Parts: sequence; C-alpha cells; structure tokens
Amino acid sequence: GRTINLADYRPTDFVLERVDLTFELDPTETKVEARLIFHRREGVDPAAPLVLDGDELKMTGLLFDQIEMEPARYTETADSLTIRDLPESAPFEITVTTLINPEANTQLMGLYRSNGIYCTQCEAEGFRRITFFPDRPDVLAVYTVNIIADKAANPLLLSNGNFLGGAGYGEGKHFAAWFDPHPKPSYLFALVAGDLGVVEDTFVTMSEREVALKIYVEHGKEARAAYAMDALKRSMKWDEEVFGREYDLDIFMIVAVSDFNMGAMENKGLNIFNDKYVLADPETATDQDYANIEAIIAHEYFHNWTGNRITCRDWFQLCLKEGLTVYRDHEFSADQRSRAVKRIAEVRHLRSEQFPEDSGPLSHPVRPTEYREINNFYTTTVYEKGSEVTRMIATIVGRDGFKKGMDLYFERHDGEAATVEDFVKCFEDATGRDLTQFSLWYRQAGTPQITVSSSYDAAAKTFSLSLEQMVAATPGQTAKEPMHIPLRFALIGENGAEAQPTAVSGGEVSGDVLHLTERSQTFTFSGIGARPVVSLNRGFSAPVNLHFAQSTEDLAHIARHDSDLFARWQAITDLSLPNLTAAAEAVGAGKPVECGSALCEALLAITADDSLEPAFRAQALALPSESDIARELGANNDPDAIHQGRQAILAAIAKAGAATFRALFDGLASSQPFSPDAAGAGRRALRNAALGFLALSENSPAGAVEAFAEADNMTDLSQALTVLAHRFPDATETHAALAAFESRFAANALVLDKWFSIQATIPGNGALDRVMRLMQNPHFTASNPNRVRALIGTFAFANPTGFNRPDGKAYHFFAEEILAIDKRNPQLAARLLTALRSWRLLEPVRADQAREALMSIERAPALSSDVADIVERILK
Ligand code: B3K
Ligand code: ZN
Repeated sequence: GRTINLADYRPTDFVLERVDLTFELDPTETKVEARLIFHRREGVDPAAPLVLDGDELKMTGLLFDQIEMEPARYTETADSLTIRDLPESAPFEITVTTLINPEANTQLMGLYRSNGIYCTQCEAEGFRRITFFPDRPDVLAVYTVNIIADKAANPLLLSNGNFLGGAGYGEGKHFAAWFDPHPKPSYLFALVAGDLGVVEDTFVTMSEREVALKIYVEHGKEARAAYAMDALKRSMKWDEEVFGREYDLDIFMIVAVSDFNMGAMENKGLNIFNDKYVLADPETATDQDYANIEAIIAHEYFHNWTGNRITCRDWFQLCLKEGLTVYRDHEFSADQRSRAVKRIAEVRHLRSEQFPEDSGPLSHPVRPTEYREINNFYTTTVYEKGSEVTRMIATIVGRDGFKKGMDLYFERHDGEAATVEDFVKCFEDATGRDLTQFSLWYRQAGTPQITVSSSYDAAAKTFSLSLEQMVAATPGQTAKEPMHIPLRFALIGENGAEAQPTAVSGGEVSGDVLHLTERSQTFTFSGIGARPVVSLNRGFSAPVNLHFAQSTEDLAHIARHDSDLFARWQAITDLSLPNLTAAAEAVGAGKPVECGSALCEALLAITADDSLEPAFRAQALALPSESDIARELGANNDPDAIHQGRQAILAAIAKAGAATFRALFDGLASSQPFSPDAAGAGRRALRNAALGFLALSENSPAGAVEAFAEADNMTDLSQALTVLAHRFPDATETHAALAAFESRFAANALVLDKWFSIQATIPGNGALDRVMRLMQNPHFTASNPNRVRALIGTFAFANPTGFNRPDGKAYHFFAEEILAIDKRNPQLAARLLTALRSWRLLEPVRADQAREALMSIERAPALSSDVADIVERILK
C-alpha cells in the first residue's frame, strides 16, 4: 500500500447525513443494503465526485434517489466506488447493495463468523469490507440497522444503540431494528447475531436513569461472566465519580467471542470482546486474568466518552482515544487495587514492551506522521506511552488543573472528531500553563535518556542535582530537541525523613516536581543540613531512562526508607541489574557468578517484612526479566548467558533466603475461600514466588507436585505447573502433571491456551521441537488467534533461550509460520512478527540467522501489506 501522511489531511467533499443498513444474514452470502444520504460540503467543487472505500465487495445494485444508476456515472475498482454528476448542494440518496461471505472472512475484519456467531470488527478499516462507504473516523452519522436472519439459528439480533423493535419475517426468519441516536464513525459500527446465553443486570446512572446491562456468552458459560458484570458496574460508577461521565443509552451490551484479533472493541453500546477478557471463575482464571478483565472491561467502557462521544479526526490521532483511555483504565485499576503495585506492574510492562519498541526499528512518535498500514500502529507506543504522556500532563497541571482540562475537553468537543492539538489546548486554556514544549512528547520518538549526578556542599548546606537529557535518533528523526520532563523527587535524610529545602535555583520546581526543560540543567537546593539521598522519578512520573550512578548504600537506603513504594521497588531493581548483567558476562567468560550481598539483604528484608503488602513483596522478588537484562546490556546479547546468569543469581537468593521462603510458603497457605480481590491475589503471588525459590534451593519437584495437587484455584495450579515444567521439564512428575492438566481442561479453550503457553516457554534448546510437537496436538487450531498467540506467539516473545537458539532454526520455523498465518490473517501475522524487532541487539551469529529468516519473509510472494510493512521496517 501507499504511504498516508498526516500533512495531507483534508475533510471529505461530501457530508454524510444518515445511514440505513439492512442485513440479510447468510453464512456464505450475506446481502447488505446501505442507504446513505449525503450532501456536498459548502465550497466544494461542484464537479467533484463522491469516492467511497471498499474491500473485497461484490456489488449487486446501485441506486441514486431510488433509481438505478447508469453505468456511465460510476466506476468500481477493487478498493473504491466513484460516483459522478452529483447535485451541487441538495441532499441525495445512494443505495448500494453488496454481497459478502462471513464464513470465508478469516482476516476477522468486517463481518465474520466465530463459532457459529455472526460478529463484526470494524476498527480501523473493516467497515469497507461490509459496504462501500466513506470509511474514515471524521465521517459521523446516525445509523439505523435492520437485521434479518434465520430465527432458529439466530434468536439474537444485535446492533448499536437502542432496540426499536422486531417481528417475524417470512418463513423461519425474523428481523430486528436498532437505532443509534449518537452520531458515530463507521469504525464503531457493530452487529452480532446468533444463539448465545446472557447475564443481565441494571445500573442506575447519576441522573437516575436505569440502564439495562447484558453480557452475552456461549450457552453454559453464563456463570463465568459474573466478574465481568461486576467490573462493568464498578467502571460505570467510577467514571461518574472521577470524570463526571454518565452513560448515554438505555442499554449497554457486551458480547464475548472466541475468535478475535485483539482484546476487545468499544463499538457504541455493543462492545465485542475476546472471551479471554470476559470469562472467569476461580477454577479456570488466574489472578492476572481477573485483573485483565477488570482493566479491559473498564477500558472499553471508558471509550464511550473518550473515543466514541469524542472521536479521532484521523488515524494519526489514535493516541487521543487510546493513550487517554489507557490512562483512565490505569487510574481505575489503581483506585480498585493497590496503587503502588499497579504502578509497578505498569512500569514493568512499559519497560519490557514499549522501551524496546522505542529504541528499535519500529520506533515512532506517540502521534505518527505517516503510515502504510494503520493496523500496525495499534502499538504499545500509542497506547502505553500515550497513557504516560497523559499522566505527565496531569503531573504538570496538577490534579485540579487536570480535572478542569478534561471537563473543558468534554464540553468543547463532545460530538466531534478531534485532534491531539485540541486536547492539549484544553489544558492550556483551563490552567494557563504553556504546553508548547511539552507537546514534543507527541511528535518526538525515542525514550529520553537522562544522565544524573549530584554533589553536596556541607559548608554551604546546598545540594546540587545536575541533569542532562538526550534522545537518540529514531527512524526518520535524527535531530532531537530538549523535552519538558516532569520528575517527582524527594531528598531523603538519614532516618528516612524528607529534607525540605529553603530555596531552589536552576529551574522550576513546584512541590515535589522538578521540571527539566533544558538539555542540561543544574538544580541547587539550599538549607540541606546533611547529605541527602535523592529519590528521583518517583512513581515513574516520566517515561525515561535514568543513568545515575547511585552507590549501593544509597540504593539500599531508598529500598529501606522511601515512603514511595514504587521508588523502593525501583531501588531493588537498580540493585539487581548490575548483578544480573555481571552474571551474564561472567557466564559468557566462563567465570563463576557472584551475587552482591547488598541485593540479597535488601531483597530478603523486604520479603520478610510483614508490614508491607504481599503483592509488593512479590513484585520485588520478581527480578528483572531476561529481556530487561538484554536491554541493559545493550548489544551483542547472548540469551543463553543471560538466562544462566540470572538463574545463578536466583539460586543464590534462594539459598540465602531458604528459611524465609519456607516460612512464607507455609504461612500464606489460605484457609479462606477463594476471592479474586487484590489482597487475596497478593498473598497468592507472594506464596507462589516463594514456591519458585524453594524449588531452586531444594532442587526437587516435590514441593511443586504437592502444590499442584492441593491447588484450589487456577493461579496456584498454573504456577505449580510452571515451576514443574520450567525447572524440571524432564521429570516424570512434570509429564504426569501436564497430562492431568490437559485432560482435566480438554473442553476449556482458554485454559488449554495456558497449557500451551507454559510449555512454549520452557527454556532451552528443546523448545523448538516441543513447540512443533504441540502444533500436532489435536487441540492446536491455527484458525483461532488466541491459540496461535498462546503457542507460537509466547514461544517467540517469551522464550528467549528457546527462540534464539544459536543455529537459527527457530527463526526459520517462525518465518514459515508467519507466512502461513499471513495467508489467513495478516493482522495476526504482522503482530507476531514484531517479536523479531530487536534482532540487531543479538550477538552476530544469531543476528545473521535472524536477518536471513526476515529476508526469507521479505522475499516471499504475495505478502499482505501488514507483514510487508513490518518486515521492511525491521530490516531497514
Ligand atoms: N480500539 C480497539 C482496537 C482496535 C484495533 C484495530 N486493529 C480496542 C481498544 O483499544 O480498546
Ligand atoms: Zn482502546
């Protein structure tokens, strides 16, 4: 495909006034009649034609004001329909009839079938696979939808908005009509038809309107939707309380389907979800599943205001709805759970997913300026960095300022398709703060690197902090400007008390936020009676990398005393990383690995500290991952050395803390019935972390075998199975446990996904053969995206030693799979392929193999534009 540029944006020539759709559903030949009322926009050339988008459509009729259109007036191509000789200003009606084949739609874009259910996915450009249409987000219209279908097979006929009515319709058929009064872009259109079970509830809004809530799932799975319903009601309440946003239709529906390209979709009034993010009960869902369901239910619901009521002018503005809505769901989860633990999890995710993206070949600004395939821009940069940018606005303008800015945004832009500039302007206008320099965060790609040094002058009682910022070149952007970086900080004294400076010079400091705006800047704090320890970027107020050679003693001091839990966790991370990188280097050089005593002591002190919440202690014990270590090493990575080094450090900690881990594991055994709440989840997380260390120090599967047998919930069961499979892959106990798990959950696809993932991530050279064997398992289905991601995706993304075997065989296997997947589902293939984005950081032997595998993809005939775009950028 050709490149689309932000600078080329211009509004459509024609304004769409109304949309009336009639679907006659059939598995292989669905007829879609679209009646569209347009008028020419004022000032537009009266000769300009109407150009509609299409994709794989078969047109069987075209009317102009109800009369068949002469062939000379229109031209149909593979991706467009152009209509000429249209009225100069009067409204006119175009009626297009198309035939589509939902059963053959393996891309899962447009109207498709999942387990016998008709469903749709239209974002970003799926609506054009249903009918010819101005398929872009700045075309907002009111929709009426009529659905006609076989009644026995499809008792349920759903679309956006409010239900108008329904009736029988000829032999064995029935119809239903829906009307959505809120103007919306086509990407928010949805239709569902089929035979599903339902869970119902109601919600009374702040203005006391009763809203019907319905969650549709496969028959027999209703009980597993209870948690999602609870999360939905909490989300609705929270958005009223925190953002003053009320729901705006009589009904809110969620449909869970098993074949879905991503997590979920915020279609107006009719969210469609990957069932992985709806279904949960203690026997089948882990604590992580519960947390994900809560977050994604909230995220899609929050889109009703940030995305649907106010949508995006064009797809370059994607972060306007996604970054903002992720920020909203992060805040929601922080309020529902432990704020500090939530923040730690977010930062871990940002560092392991977004930082590598931002420092590699796929790096792009939060608001890109060009794309070839928009589906490839639903990235962690747009979502998670976009959320961090929103968080920084809140930090800079303060809590009240943020509230005022958001209120102004809702007031000013409700019903519109807006831009990032519109959004930022609301905070400037509401607070008077100039955000010009700050706006670079939207335009400039790359993670800022900040080099920090400090000095203390005892005689003058001053403490100075020197900061220097740098952003490395990224694709298409070589020269970078200094950014406005808000850093929360504290100066911590001897006993943990925070020093309060009498004055500050060198730049703006407001409250606990230091504003770094120059390339290099020195802040001097007066009235500091003793050398303080600086805790910088508290709460991860800015998504940057700090390079600050703090002493081991200072880090240990922060780990022990900081009142900001996030900073304590960060200090533990900063203590671990040098040990982990040194360990990898020692393994590479054939030397013994040593673990610094400061790390062990600080970590075990936190582990044993019962005054700290268990979830936090579990986070501290989850040391940086192998890919975190790879990133810290920077280049010439040997995944085997990194893995072995990390294992040696873990073993040293396991040995030093054996008694602590034993006491924790025994002491945290639960006598209460399972509850998915944050406190229960935290205890399980800490207990399972202890189990992992015990397996190392005892070097025996016995403990995990026992835990597996005793588990009364999926978190404990899957953790015990992971310990067995990862630490004792060849033990007979492990084979027995894997077989028992497989047969117990043979009928539950989501649990089987876990079974595949656990095995796909067993470290070492044997992983590729295991994955290939698992592909022959009768439960493996290449047509289900969750299953493909669980096996092939997890192998590529989360098994560094197995995937990066030095002979390159796994890369070549992966390349072949990508090509096969691309044939049926380009979006899925392109997303999986990003697993190779950091190939240049590998040591040369592996890097050469990876490049060859990538080139074999690039050379393959008939690549989708999705895969072509990714492979070309990765190789560039
Ligand atoms: N807006 C959708 C993502 C659509 C992805 C299209 N390739 C889900 C979400 O972010 O809420
Ligand atoms: Zn979203």
